[in-house]
Amino acid sequence: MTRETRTMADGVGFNTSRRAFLGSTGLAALGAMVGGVLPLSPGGGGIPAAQAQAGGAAAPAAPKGPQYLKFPGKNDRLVVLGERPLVAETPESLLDDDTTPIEKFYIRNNGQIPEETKNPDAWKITIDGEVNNKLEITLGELKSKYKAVTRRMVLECGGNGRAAFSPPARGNQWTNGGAGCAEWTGVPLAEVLKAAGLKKSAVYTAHYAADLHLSGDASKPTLSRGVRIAKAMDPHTMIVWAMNGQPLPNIHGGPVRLIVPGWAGSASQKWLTRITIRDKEHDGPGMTEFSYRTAIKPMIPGDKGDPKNMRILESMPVRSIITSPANGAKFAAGTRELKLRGASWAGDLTVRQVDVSTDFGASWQRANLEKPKNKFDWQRWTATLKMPTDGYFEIWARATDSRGAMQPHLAGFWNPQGYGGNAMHRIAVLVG
Ligand SMILES: Nc1nc2c(c(=O)[nH]1)N[C@H]1C(S)=C(S)[C@@H](COP(=O)(O)O)O[C@H]1N2
Ligand SMILES: [Mo]
Repeated sequence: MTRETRTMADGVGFNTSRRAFLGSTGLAALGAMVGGVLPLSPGGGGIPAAQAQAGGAAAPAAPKGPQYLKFPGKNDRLVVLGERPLVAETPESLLDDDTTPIEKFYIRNNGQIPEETKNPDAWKITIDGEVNNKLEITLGELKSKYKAVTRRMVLECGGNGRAAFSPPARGNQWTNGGAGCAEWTGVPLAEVLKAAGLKKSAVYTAHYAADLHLSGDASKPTLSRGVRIAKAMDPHTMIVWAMNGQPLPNIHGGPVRLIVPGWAGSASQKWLTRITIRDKEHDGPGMTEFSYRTAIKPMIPGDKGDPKNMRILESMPVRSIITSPANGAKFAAGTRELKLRGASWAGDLTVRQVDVSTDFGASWQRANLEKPKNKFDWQRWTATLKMPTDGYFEIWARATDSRGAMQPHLAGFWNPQGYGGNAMHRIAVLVG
């Protein structure tokens, strides 16, 4: 097995060394874990990262296999999708916990990672714009003046599922691992907005943060997205300072961030410093052109596209993943029963049903689906499969949301930056 030189991130200079985030690499490393690489039939979701085409300027050049993350406090099976900015996804089989541990939670940055603050409670957040009383509140005040709530909710990158688009869409080639489900503790944003007093003219939020633009230009926001006021006032939209009962780690936006559950993760501003209430839709970096937008009138795959034909992606589409067994798993000859576990979620909606197939979708079996703990939690599912013979099988999983929308076989409705891709998850297994 080939090993990269293990440059230990020193906690400060890790943006400077190009290979500092990389651990072991190569197909051999993947094989060692899941017992060899099994091919999947072409098309659809579940393309192993090793085979996914790298797109976008930041993607590593022609990786020969998954590039594993090397980062303090993080699991070394996370797969690096980009180093500058640092982006890493969680293989589906690592999302097998009911609550995603911090060490397994995906990482998505657009700019530089700020240095960890020494005095979290002194961190200031400003609420300004279309409000009656501009607020400047420290994290310490936020904790003492408001009633804290904890909710388990999915955070999912808007580009999750992008690797299944054909031709490849621009951006990080997420398979299904740009998602996790953590316990978030904080206060509903609505409580803080009520304290500031929304003017009648308030229609949209604009989120700002402390992370420096990749270029180092302090006058350029790295990413600044926002949401309609109705979503901002949903009690599940929160300003949070703890994740799984721990102070929010710096890499996940600590000391304080937004969580806008069910919507593209880019609205969940990390290192939150300011929310400006606007009287019109926000136009910050990440809001315009093709960013976090899907086509209104379906476009020809691979076309350049017209910004006027794009609409903002809000609620994420329905998705399910098989979290056990792992893709490529091998079972003893004569194994006639396989236990499956998975997770499913559906943006603003809930999941009504999950089905699994071992015969390429010719027949389907309904999985046992659990209820979410609270709104925006994911729903775990299990199924017991009868295996008719030894041999190679693909296992496919598809979820249906509460409005009846089901995951398609392929990532459809192509758009230049590849949003809304929710092809069924597929794994390959070998019996005998
Ligand atoms: N300040 C800031 N907030 C941010 C980002 C960023 O680059 N800067 N990335 C966003 C995107 S695109 C996603 S998917 C989530 C990822 O959160 P995580 O890294 O904690 O998983 O944070 C969002 N918040
Ligand atoms: Mo994202």
